[in-house]
Amino acid sequence: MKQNEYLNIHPEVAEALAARKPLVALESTIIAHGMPYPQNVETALEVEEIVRKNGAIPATIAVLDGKLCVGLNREQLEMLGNSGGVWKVSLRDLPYVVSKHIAGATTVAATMRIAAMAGIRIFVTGGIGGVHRGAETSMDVSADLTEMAQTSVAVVSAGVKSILDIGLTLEYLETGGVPVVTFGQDEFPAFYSRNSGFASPLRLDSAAAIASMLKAKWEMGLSGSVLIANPIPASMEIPYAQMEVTIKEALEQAEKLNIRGKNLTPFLLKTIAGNTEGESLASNIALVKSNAALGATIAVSYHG
Ligand code: PSU
Ligand code: MN
Repeated sequence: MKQNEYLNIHPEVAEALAARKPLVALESTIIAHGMPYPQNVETALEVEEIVRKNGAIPATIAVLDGKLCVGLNREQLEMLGNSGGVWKVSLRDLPYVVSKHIAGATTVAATMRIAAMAGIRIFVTGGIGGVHRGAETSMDVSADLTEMAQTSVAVVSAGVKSILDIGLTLEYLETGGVPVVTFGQDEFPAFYSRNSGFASPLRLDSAAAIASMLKAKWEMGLSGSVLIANPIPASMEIPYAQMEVTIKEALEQAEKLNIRGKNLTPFLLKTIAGNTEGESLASNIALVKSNAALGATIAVSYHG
């Protein structure tokens, strides 16, 4: 198929796919646009290590030299994390950056689609995009949500950041037929905080139970994602009320500077990290690592 000509699958990933070993896809926007250098590259490498320790093979995804790359080497990770001009690539951007050979870091939406092309079913990230606050006038709804409604790759995240409208995001996922399951608690988590004020639509308490739900969904022929929300480890959480103040400030700054569209999420993340003197960055790193361990365990169970 022509599609394969655009895929560049790392030999280790190809071998794992052929042997039906558990694999975990990882995104690269979080590296290029979600965290500062050098913590971004260090975290990317550590996350891959955690996936391995938990029995799965990591496949970080990005667009390089006109190819959809599945599995990156250290040099490629370093380049994504430490050079300006790397595109933030969501679904709509894929044909442009591929045909122009632009280096691109993939969002949840683009990473899911490429993972599906390669045959990977489990994907780990920090936070997904969603329905932005004020979306009733801006119509800013991340392509991550429409992608989750159609592409059969499960997404492990720490819930939804309250830079977004958490309630509307949950509504949108319901409309799209996307099950939202929180690991080990009744409340849906809000990324930095274990609590969000919203009940989780579903709860499961083990990786095996989550893997069996994924099997049931896809074996029935129900296409689309499952959002698995993994609350941040308690020792690293920032209380919701405290984070809310910082997030409101960041939203006001974005409004004042007229930041919109694809620049909004990276701007908010950067402003929040700056305004919390790195506390939010440490939490962000901790939750991604925790998600990597859970995602790998789910992948092992799914393949077992
Ligand atoms: N939320 C985070 N960290 C991130 C992102 C979101 O806490 O790095 C990134 C992800 O790559 C996500 C993307 O897919 O931002 C969503 O961007 P947008 O809202 O423009 O769709
Ligand atoms: Mn948007």
